[in-house]
Amino acid sequence: MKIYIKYQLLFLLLMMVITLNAQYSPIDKFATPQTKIFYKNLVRQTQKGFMFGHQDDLAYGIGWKEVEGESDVKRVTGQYPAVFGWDLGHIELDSSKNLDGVSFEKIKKYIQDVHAQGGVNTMTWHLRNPYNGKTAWDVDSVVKHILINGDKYSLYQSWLNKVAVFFKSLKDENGNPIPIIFRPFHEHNGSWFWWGKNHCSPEEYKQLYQDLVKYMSSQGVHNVVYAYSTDNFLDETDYLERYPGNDFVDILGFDSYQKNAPLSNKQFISDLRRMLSTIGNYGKKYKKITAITETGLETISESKWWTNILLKGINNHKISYVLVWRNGRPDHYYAPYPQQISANNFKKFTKNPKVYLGQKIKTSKLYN
Ligand code: BMA
Repeated sequence: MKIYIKYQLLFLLLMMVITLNAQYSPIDKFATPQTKIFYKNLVRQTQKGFMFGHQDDLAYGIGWKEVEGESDVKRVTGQYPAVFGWDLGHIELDSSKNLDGVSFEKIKKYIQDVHAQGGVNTMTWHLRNPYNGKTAWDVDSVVKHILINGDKYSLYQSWLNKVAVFFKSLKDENGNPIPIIFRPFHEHNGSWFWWGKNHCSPEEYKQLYQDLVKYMSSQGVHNVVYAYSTDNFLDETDYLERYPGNDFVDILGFDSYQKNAPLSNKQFISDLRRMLSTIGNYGKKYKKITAITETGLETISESKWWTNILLKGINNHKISYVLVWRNGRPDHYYAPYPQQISANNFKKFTKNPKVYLGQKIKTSKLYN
């Protein structure tokens, strides 16, 4: 009898593992084996804790640029982040450097290094306005022109092609494609980018996103996990207004920056919690991973921001990662550097058992 129960339990456990694996898989049916493994491991990882990420971490920081092995996060904590963000902006211009001056050759090398260390790479694309060639912040209406059959589609498609070629060039030391997260057309419920809310209809936005996913697949790009990320939002209806659908999205995220600290401290925590609950509930229902795809308090004026604000906002939620934006200038940085007023508190934050940086994520073996 006892043995029977034991077997029954074992069987149940096995079934649970099988169902978990069966339900969570990347939307790309032709995803490479490595990408499928990576995605499932991301799901598993959310049960243990969340990863910490930083935009352009290896490329530059406060007071340095392109110093081999350097990282502001490492300078403060002794280890690299677990997640690294990179931007594709200006790849469409065939420029050798992206819009923030980081060379694409270097980005490729960083992505390979991060992957070899067991970390995660995520990419955004602040692409130019295809209608007039001006920046991503130029809001001349363009989306309807670049949908399939639009008069600017062929130009836009040639841009997409450059991204596809870049993604396909990301190979590890064995020549296998490196899985990455791609988060196109982010913060689209704001109106500061040409793909934003006031510059296209929900249907146009959905089609734009769907066409991109389909195009990548048609070009043989199968090492990408797709993230959808709004800016701050009100509720599920608001979040999903421009959602391209469960067949096009792997990760549900949002970008949320704190402004006006310390006045907004409490509000920011409760907003994070509320938005995490919304995407968490939807994610549970439709088997999607969740993340805070961008956050930060510019120049980190709160010395205990990491444990008293950010961690409090996330604590009760099972998310994949949180990424802070780039350390671009002395008046525009989101991760601490040595002596920065929040540096000690950041160290404390990174020692929290739930928080994963480079050292711990290596042991999670996301690619095996
Ligand atoms: C913004 C700022 C800009 C930068 C852009 C793309 O938030 O950091 O300076 O060019 O992101 O990285």
